[in-house]
Amino acid sequence: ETPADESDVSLELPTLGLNRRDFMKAGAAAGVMGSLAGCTSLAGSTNSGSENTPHSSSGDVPSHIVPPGEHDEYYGFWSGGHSGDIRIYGLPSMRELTRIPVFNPEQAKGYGFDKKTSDMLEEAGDYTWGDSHHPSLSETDGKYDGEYLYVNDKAHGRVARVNLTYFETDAITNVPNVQSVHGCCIQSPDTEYVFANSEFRTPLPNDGRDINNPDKYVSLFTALDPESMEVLWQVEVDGNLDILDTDKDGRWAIASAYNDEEGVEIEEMTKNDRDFVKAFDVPAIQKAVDAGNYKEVNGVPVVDGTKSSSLNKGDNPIVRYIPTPKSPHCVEVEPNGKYAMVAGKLSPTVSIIDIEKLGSASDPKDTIVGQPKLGLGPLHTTYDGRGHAYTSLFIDSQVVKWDIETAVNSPKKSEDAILGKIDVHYNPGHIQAIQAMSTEPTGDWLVVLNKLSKDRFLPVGPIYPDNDQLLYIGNDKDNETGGMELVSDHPVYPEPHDAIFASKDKISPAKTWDAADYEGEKEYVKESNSRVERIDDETVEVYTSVKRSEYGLRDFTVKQGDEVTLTATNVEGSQDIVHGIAIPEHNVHLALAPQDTRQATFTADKPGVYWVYCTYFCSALHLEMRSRMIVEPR
Ligand code: CUK
Ligand code: CUA
Repeated sequence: ETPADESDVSLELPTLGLNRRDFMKAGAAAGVMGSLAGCTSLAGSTNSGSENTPHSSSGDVPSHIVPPGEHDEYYGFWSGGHSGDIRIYGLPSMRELTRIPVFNPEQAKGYGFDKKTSDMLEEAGDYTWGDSHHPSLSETDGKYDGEYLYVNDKAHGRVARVNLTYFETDAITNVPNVQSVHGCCIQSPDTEYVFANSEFRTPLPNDGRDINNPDKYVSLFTALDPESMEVLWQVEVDGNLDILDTDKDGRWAIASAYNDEEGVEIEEMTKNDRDFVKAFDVPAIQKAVDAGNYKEVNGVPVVDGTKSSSLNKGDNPIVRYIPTPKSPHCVEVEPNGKYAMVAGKLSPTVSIIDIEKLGSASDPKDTIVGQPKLGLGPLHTTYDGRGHAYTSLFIDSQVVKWDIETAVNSPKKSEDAILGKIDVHYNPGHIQAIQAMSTEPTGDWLVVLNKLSKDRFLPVGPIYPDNDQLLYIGNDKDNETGGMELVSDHPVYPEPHDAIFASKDKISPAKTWDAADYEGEKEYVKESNSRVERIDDETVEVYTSVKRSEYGLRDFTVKQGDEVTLTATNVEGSQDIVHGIAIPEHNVHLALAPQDTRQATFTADKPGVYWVYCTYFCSALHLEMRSRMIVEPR
C-alpha cells in the first residue's frame, strides 16, 4: 500500500463528521494562523487536535488516523512531569491508551492502595507525588527489548522502573546523597546500568553541617543496577549535572551540565561564558570502584571525579570535561553512536561531540567537531536515521532540520547544514522521533512537546494544556520546511516532559496476570478458600475470591477496632474482566485484573454495615456485585 492510498482513506473518514460550523471554524482559524505564522501546512491542522481532524496534506503523508478497530503502529511512553506518571499513547493516532502511575498514588488502578504498591511508595520515601521527566526503555544489542522502562523523579531524587509485561511500576529507588534526579537513562547497548544525574548541588552528606559553605556542595552521577535497582556507585563532579545519554558501545555516559561557577544565585550560575559537558568513562569508573578507590557516604561508594581528582590526571581521566557555551540544555546521541549533540539553550548552537575522540583527544575541546548555529533556544535533538537531526528551538517556537555531516564538514557556514524550519505552537521542549534513542530509528513520525498551547484549543481556565504536535518527517524535500509537515495538535494534561516510542512488535504486554509471578508473596484465593481468619483479639485476615458477579464472601464480620487484612483474587480467566473492591468510609480500593491478587490493610473502627462493592463495570449484574462488611461493636 502506498502512502498516497492511505492518505485517501484518511480524507474520506473524518469528512463525514464535519458540519458547516466546523468548516467555518476551521477556515477562520486557518486564516488567522496563516497570517500569524505564514506557514501553509497549518491549514489542515488548526482544529483542536483530535484524531478526527482532516489532514489536507500534499498527499504523500500517510494517514495518522487509525480507523475504528485498528491498532496504531507504535507505542509512545510519555513522562507525566509533575503528575508523576507515565502515559501510554498510540502513534500516529496520538490516542491516549492508558496511564501508569509511578510516583503518584492513583485510585483508578488502585496504585498505592494495595499492600505491594503502598509498601513500595512508603519505602521510597512516602511522598505522594513525583516529577517524572526522562523515560528510557531497556535495550538488548542497542534495540528496545520491551522489558522495562526507567524514569527519574526530579522532585525527590528517585529512579523508578516500570515492568512492561504488566505495565506497572515495580520498583522505586530513593537515591542516597542526592536531592533531585534529572537526567536518567539506561546504558546502551545492553542495559548494564541505569544512570541518574543529580541536578541540585547539596552538601555531602547533607546533614546541616555545610549549609553556608557552597564550596562543599556537590553534584553526583549515580549508577544503579537495572535488575536489583540498587545503587552501585556515585561520582562527584564539579558544577551541576543536567541531562544524560550514553554512547552505543557501553563506554561513555555524557551529561550536560551548567553552573561550573558553582554558585547558588542565578547571577553566579551564569557568570562565565563556558560550562563543561561531562563524559563519564564507565568501565574506568567501575575499575576505580573495584580497586576500592572511593569514599563511602551513606553506604554508597563515591568516586572523586572532580577536575582536581587524581583519577582525572594522566591520559585516561575517568571524567572528561568538555567546554561548551554556557548552560547547555541536553545531550542526545545519534542512532549510530558517532556523535553526541549538546543543545546550546542560551547559545543558538548545537555542539557536536565526536564520541570516538573522547578516548583519544589530548585536549577535550578537540572532541567538538562542529557547532552549527541553528536558531534561538535550542533544547533537544532527535534523529531520523537518514543523517538528519531535528532540534527544538524554544524561543523561536520552531523545529529545525539539519544535516549532520554537513555541519561537521563546513563548520564556518552552518546555514549550509540547515535543511528547513517549521513553526510549532508554542515553545517546544523535548522533541522525539520514533525509536530515535535506539539504533533503529524509523524516520517517519516525530512529536514536539510544546510547553504552551496559547490559542490552539478551547479555553479551559487559567491552567492551559500543553500541546503535543505530531509531525511527519518521512519526506525529505527541498522546501521551506525540509519536508517536515505538521499533522495534528494534541492537548495534554500538565506536564509531560519527554517521550520515547517503540514499534508495537517490541512490546508484549500480558493479557492477564500469571499467578506464578507473585506466588509466595501472597495467596491465590480460590472460591472454595474464601474465609475469615481471626489471628488474635485485634487482628483479622479476610480472604475472598472475586468473579462476575460475586465475591467469595457474601459477607464477613469483624470487630470494632480490628486491623483487617483483606486478600482478594480475581479468579476470572478472560481478558478485560477487571473487578474492583471498594469499602465505603474506609479508604479501601483495590483494582483486580484477571488472575491478580491484591491485599489491603485497614482498621475497622466504626461499628456498622458497609456495602463492599465493585468499581469496574464488569457485567449486567455489576451493581448487584456486593458483599457486606459487618463491624460489630466491642
Ligand atoms: S527537560 Cu527536565 S526540565 Cu528539557 Cu528533559 Cu527541561
Ligand atoms: Cu465486578 Cu463490577
